[in-house]
Amino acid sequence: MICEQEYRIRRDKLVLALPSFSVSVLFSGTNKTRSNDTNYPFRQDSNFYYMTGFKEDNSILMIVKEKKKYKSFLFLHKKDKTDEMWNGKRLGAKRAKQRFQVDEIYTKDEFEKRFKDALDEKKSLCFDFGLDYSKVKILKRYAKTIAAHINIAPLIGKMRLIKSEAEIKIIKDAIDITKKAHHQLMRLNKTSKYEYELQSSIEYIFKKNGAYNDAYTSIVAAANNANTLHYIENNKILREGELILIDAGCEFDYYASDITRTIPVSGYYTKPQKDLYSLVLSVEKNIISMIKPGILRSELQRKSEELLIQGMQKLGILNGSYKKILKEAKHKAYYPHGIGHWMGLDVHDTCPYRDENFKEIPLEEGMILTIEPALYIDKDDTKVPKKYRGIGIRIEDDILVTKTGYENLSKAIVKEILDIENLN
Ligand SMILES: [Mn+2]
Repeated sequence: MICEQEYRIRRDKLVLALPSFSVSVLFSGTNKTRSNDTNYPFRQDSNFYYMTGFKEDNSILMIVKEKKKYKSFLFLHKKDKTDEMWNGKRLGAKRAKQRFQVDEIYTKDEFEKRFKDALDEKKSLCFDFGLDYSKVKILKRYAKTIAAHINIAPLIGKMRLIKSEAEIKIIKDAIDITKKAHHQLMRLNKTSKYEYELQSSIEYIFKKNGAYNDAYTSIVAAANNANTLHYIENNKILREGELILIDAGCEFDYYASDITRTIPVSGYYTKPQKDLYSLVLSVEKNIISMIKPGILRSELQRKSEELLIQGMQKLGILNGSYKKILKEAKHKAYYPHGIGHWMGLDVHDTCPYRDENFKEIPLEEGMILTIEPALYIDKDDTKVPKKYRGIGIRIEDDILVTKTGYENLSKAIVKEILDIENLN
């Protein structure tokens, strides 16, 4: 759990990055229609949540900064008996005042008036440039005279790069639940089941352990489906002898986990599967061992490509000189994506990879990133030895950068061939 004080400290810190005489506005998430009159389950906007800890929709955070001092305002949905009967209880301004360490709290119908007043003699307006236009329109209606518009999203993204102890604790809890789901799947007899059956058993374990949202739609991809990177149809039947790639992580208390394992349907890897799996696993372990403060993600990327090329040369998947393969980027056909990404409130955390001068941001203590090398060999790729066709393998762990190196937060989720086979 994140305490109220931590949210206040975050606002204090954000204000240091904001210009003097500015008004900043952060909107909550909006309910999204699924079809006709049904909505998707509501999920709070991550930046708004990071700054407030408030989970209701229809709310706004406003920060009014004078020269140095600032005042924070939270606007929220008013309490209304009929509305609450249909759509659920609201916290209301009175109780919110007891809970949040925000200076002033009002119902949302007061926003426009107070926003207009706050703009008086201000020089800058800060908001998320990714906002949908209907909200930008409200801001611009009142802020006509303010020429300086500043995108607040990268400022918050930069803060979100470094996780606090409380955040790390929640992410560890999320990974622990995700571990249970992956291990349970390794134990299960999977032959002749459908991908979506496995998906539901993963999500059952998530929910049973208090993680009632997935951090993303689970990818449960048997055999050649693993070669579709964002495969979420999950409707194919599993056959003996195939591999199944499972990229699934729960969201727990708003924080993501992101784990991929590639396991045999019938419990044992075949020889060609072992060849490819061992290669990806050795690369994954090698890259993780490089992680420490100061290192660049691009160095990890380069090394992962180098090791995968060398491995594919040995297996006869790539031919010709190393130099030529690299120059022509031939390996990208089998490993087309990045080595990993930031992870936190969002599974692909919206933190910057480069600073204001477009210089790459080196790893630093407190950052969390995924490491996920992979090999994808399409079933119709005639350039590759036949035995390897139709195999897709990805192995992904969640890594915390520590003062002296790293901590693999998901090391308890087994990935050695023998350990996976023994779980059967
Ligand atoms: Mn990932």
